[in-house]
Amino acid sequence: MKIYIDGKYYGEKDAKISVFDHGLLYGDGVFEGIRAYNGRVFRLAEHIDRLFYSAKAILLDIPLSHGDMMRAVVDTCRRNKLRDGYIRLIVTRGIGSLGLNPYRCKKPSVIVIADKIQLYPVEMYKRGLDIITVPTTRNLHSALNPAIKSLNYLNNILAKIEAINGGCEEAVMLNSEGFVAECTGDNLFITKGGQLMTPPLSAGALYGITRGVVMDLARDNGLTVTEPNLTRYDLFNADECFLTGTGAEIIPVVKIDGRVIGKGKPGPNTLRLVEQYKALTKVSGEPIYP
Ligand code: PXG
Repeated sequence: MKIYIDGKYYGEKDAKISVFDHGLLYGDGVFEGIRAYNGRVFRLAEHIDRLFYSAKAILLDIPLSHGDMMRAVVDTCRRNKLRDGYIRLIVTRGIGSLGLNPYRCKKPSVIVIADKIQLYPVEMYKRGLDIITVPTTRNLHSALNPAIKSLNYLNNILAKIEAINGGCEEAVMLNSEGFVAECTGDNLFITKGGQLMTPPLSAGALYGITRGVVMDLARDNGLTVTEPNLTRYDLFNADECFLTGTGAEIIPVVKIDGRVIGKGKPGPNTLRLVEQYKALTKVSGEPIYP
């Protein structure tokens, strides 16, 4: 595997960053998780935009343009002969001194890793997930805005640990007011009647790229798409529930905190969206091999 670091390619063993990089010392940096399907990078421009928004929010000047960043991703895929896989894009604050001051870091580092993807087992998609609400709440906007996809993922990691210790793969995270925010690495959706609902960004949801694609598909299917504040009560009494993310795509949820959702199996709206999403990934995206 060849890994891109600051314009050069390194083998796996030689792809290293300094122990003085503030990305490591303080989680000071931003990242993206992107998928390649069938020789194309899915929704690349949207991911690059979100990376730049995250960087702007933490006063991190990415040393490449949007176009150069897109080219770095596509080139890394090509060098690795990747047709289907997962791309991790990272921008760290760079090498500095021991001490928080980010202005001591001279140049941010850009890293691109293009690898095979570890998929959830097929059974989980067929049966649907059983998830729980965990005690760790989503970060406050006023502390660390959940819209920033920063290298500091401890908030989500703590929730993930609580999920796994509770025997589940994913967790519902509430915000400090008790409204549903999202899951540890996925956005959450419910349907009720002809409506598709997902928490607003103001509730602590990430501006998920898959979330946006699914909302567009649902509108095309004639569903009314809204972003209201949701409580656990709303989840328990939904017709259908599913999660979305670049890695997971669309995964049905059939139980939350011991309550069976709808009929206890993946519902018709969810199954339709799963098929439509799959079809879209096969035909759209930035070509790796023009
Ligand atoms: N919420 C959070 C907190 C995320 O990190 C999503 C939602 C889904 O967004 P996209 O744009 O992918 O539809 C994410 C992104 C993992 C992992 O290993 C998942 C993400 C990021 C990093 C790691 O599960 N998901």
